[in-house]
Amino acid sequence: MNSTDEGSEAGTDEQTATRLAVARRTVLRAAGATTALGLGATTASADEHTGTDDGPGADDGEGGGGADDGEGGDGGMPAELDPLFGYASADPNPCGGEAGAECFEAFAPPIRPSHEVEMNIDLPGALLAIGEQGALSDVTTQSINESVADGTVERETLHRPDAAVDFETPEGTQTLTVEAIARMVADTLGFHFGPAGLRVEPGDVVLFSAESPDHAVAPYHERHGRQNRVPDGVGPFSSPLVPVGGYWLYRFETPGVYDCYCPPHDPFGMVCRVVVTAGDVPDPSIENVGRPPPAHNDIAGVLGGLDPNLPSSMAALNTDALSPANVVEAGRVAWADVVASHRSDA
Ligand SMILES: [Cu+2]
Repeated sequence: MNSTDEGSEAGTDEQTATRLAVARRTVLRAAGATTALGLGATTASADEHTGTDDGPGADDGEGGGGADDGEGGDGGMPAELDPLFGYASADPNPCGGEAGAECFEAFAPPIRPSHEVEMNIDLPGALLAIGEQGALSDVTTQSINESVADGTVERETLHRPDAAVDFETPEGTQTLTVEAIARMVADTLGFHFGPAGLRVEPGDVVLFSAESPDHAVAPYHERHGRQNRVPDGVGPFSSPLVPVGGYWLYRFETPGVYDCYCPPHDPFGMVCRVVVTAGDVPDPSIENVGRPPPAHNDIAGVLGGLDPNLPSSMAALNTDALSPANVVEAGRVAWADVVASHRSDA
């Protein structure tokens, strides 16, 4: 972050705006966001995905596992899920966006899911622009970070809370007060699974919805070079990178605690914990056979030093909110609750 050349902008406003717009796109890309999030825009056909003839997946509706009635009728869905790679589709997700639980009926048993986990980004463009343009002094940034560390914003602790901050966006110059920026930082949830904690029964299928770009799902597993954080005997499963508007299905069979991460966003704390149980509270099974989850959240690097105090992957998994007991009791634990649980220790 260099903010030293504030007074030396020799170019025209137009050049500056162009440069900033280009730079902002770069940051967005680095952060896994893009400006083109249109659902369906990236849809590829199921045929393309599964292979038309000899593909390992869904050939020709065999077994009747296709999306019955009206789902396009081309029987792209498999009769059963691959035990390691589940089933991914770039086709429009019946459970995308605000769809209710009836969306599961678009899938024929036995691959019908009974739970949904969304993969989301919550990083306001204004914060990305402010951070990247060095629009805040170090003193102000520091005061915002200290104020939001526990999740509450108190005006008195902010440096010049009413000061107006200008920053450029592709739509033109915008202005926010320091206090408004602080509240925006405090409300930012970053990259996350929703819910971040989920209880399922053995054999349940979970549908992971790609609500934003550049997400995937894998467990911390020895064969991914990580600590083992899955029940004994569970293989190194993973999704592909799931296109926006698409989805991935996976069946959780073996009881126990599964700690999963989004490979592109593990440095930003994007983890979830799935507890597979018929009723009891299983202990996590953690083996030190590879890299542990990151102990630092890199989000401040994307926001030019503004730090919402989001948990790292390791910190999130260690919150009370994601304890196996709480996940089993609650059934679903929202990422916001994980963040609050983490910040309450600040
Ligand atoms: Cu992600």
